[in-house]
Amino acid sequence: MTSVNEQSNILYPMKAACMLSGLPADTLRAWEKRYRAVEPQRVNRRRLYSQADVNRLKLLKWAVDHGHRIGHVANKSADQLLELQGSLPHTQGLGSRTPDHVHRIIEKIKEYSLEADIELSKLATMMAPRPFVFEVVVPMMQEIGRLWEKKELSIAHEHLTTAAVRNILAVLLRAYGLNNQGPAIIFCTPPGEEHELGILIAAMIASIHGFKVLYFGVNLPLEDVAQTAKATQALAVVVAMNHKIPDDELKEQVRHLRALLPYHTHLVIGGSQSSLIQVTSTPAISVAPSFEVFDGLMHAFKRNLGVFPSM
Ligand code: B12
Repeated sequence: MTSVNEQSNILYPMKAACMLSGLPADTLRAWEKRYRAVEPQRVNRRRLYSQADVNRLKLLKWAVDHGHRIGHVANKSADQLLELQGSLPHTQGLGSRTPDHVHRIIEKIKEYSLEADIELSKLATMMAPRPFVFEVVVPMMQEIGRLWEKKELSIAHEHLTTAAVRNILAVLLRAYGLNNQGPAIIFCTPPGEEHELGILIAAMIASIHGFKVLYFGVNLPLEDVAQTAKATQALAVVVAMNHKIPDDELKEQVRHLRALLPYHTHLVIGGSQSSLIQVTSTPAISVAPSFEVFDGLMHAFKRNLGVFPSM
């Protein structure tokens, strides 16, 4: 795993920088030597790339892939490189593109190749947990969902991906969460909700923030959720709701769970159905339709609690 905790301090070895930027090592060396496109740090003659270096390499690769000569773009600022993307109205900018390393994994999945699993594990070991979640797992699952809907992937493909992501996130949750000092947060889906990856990713995000994650998977009876919250004095219970059920059934499930939970335990509803829930301030219910909103919520919990160590 990456040895440095803070995202801003992450340093990637050359192999990781190549994988994340999609550039072969020879190209990377040539761009550095001839054009000083990036200037990585060197420790014991090994190149180490910062997150900013990697971001810059991605922008340069995009520019070259879209017809710009490297000699013309190598010394442009990040803003100027981004402007180049805006000047090509019929192409998609980097921000909206699925990253290349995600495409590589998806190609392996399409071939039913075990290498998908291996590639995912490699990225997990080379990257810090936050970029791994937000730059690999989330865009990959969204792309898989899109392809599945377009019938370009089969149920077997989906199962293969779900198993690979579940395995890797379960390992990371254990590896990173062991020393977390924050209060406990419970993660599960209510009875009847089988979609697991959203709640698993949310659990990983909470773990990155330093909370003690108690992960119970899918289909947990509401009475058990409440009992566990009491027993562990959980700060919050996070449940995911993604497939459509009748509105009144959804609201009744949330109302029932809220009534069962201790007054001081926050209830967070995540997933696509969460936007249908009316938010009340007392006792607390929060909704998090996306991981970005959930991440913000974790920040807010931490602000209210004071500082504790996080990844
Ligand atoms: C994989 C999958 C399954 C697998 C799940 C396997 C597993 N172990 O998780 C299986 C085959 C079991 C399944 C079953 C069903 N599925 Co399904 N499934 C999908 C699929 C392809 C991917 C879902 C996924 O994992 N996405 C990855 C996550 C990370 O992304 P996401 O779901 O888009 O979630 C986003 C947000 O909602 C949010 N989020 C999600 N969960 C959480 C949780 C928290 C805490 C937070 C903060 C945020 C958050 O973050 C994501 C980022 O935007 C989607 C299609 C798609 N395009 O997504 C359909 C989809 C979710 N399924 C759907 C349906 C209808 C079903 C079934 C009813 C199908 C059926 N007829 O049997 C059943 C219902 C099962 C049940 N009772 O829960 C619909 C839901 C539409 C709706 N609102 O009803 C979708 C959208 C497909 C579609 N367009 O029809 N499914």
